[in-house]
Amino acid sequence: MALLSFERKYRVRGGTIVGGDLFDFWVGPFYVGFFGVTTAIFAGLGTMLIFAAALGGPTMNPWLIDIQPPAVENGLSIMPLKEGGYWQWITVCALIAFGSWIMRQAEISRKLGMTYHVPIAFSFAVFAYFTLQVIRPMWMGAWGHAFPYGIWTHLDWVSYTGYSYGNFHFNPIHMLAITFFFTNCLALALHGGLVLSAVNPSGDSEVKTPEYEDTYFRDFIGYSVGTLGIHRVGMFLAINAAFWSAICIVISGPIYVGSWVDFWEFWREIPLWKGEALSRRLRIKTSSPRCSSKPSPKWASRTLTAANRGSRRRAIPTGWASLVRHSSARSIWAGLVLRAWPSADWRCLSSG
Ligand code: UQ2
Repeated sequence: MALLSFERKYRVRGGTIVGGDLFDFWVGPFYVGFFGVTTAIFAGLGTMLIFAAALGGPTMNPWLIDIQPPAVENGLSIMPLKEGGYWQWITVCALIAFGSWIMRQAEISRKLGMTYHVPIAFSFAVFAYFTLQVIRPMWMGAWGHAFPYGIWTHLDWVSYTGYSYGNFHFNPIHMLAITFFFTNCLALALHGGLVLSAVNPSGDSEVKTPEYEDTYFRDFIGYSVGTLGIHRVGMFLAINAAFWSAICIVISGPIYVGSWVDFWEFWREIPLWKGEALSRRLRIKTSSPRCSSKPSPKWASRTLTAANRGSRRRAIPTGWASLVRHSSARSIWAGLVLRAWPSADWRCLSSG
């Protein structure tokens, strides 16, 4: 069916969630609907508030414009515009606009008799924003824990917040979220590459059918997830990336305070390798400069002495203050490596 006759057939009234027939029309290619109106109003109002706040600030340089939330001391109060109020109303507008956008997607799905996969997927992105700007700050008791609106300053916030918990890359849920982002990237690269290679062939070679796509992956790795399946995989990966991102930040502060590097200390306490029984059974040589007077092989002595030199290992603290104090690239690297690399002195720890 040609696009124009398709549109004539399906651009009909009905399926609206709010407003009945009132906004059930199109402007050019765009469906309007009640939620199109609310999206436009609140996106516009929010944008104007951003301009107003920026005009009242020290710079109009787009990279440096900075709209801060209220100071932490103000807790969860509603504030005057110039003391965080702009940030608060911009956040309200953003949330109403994002919510309207979800609902508009749902309305269009209904009008076309489709399922709600698009609004459901998009709502995970909105959930991540809501978690950062509302759930976590409220849980911690102050809007000041939310991120500011500014290209440079939101990066400052990410850096500060990340290092406030030692090093955010050691947050296991952050690891999980990143793994979903990377796997999502792999899946979309495979899917995009496969579809382009089959459907957009070069020269005068013919467009290939889905059987070619299946066969490609069966030949390649013995398995094809299927043309529908790859989109299920994609939706699963994308939703999980957004979801675990929200979880990894909302547990930092409200549930877990302290260093995500130190979190992994539990690993040393696992009974299986805490005592000496296992290393004895496996006949692992337990000699090291600190545990015994026997000389170690040359390669081992280098590793072990570096990791165990005196009490230096324990003397390197983590956290914001220590990172500032030891802020040469070399000392940060040394601190992280010596703290994070577990193998060198397990055997010493287990014997005393
Ligand atoms: C596939 C298939 C597609 C695809 C892709 C695959 C014909 C057009 C990419 C291959 C995907 C696999 C094997 C799963 C990848 C999973 C992860 C977690 C990366 O079989 O069907 O349809 O686009």
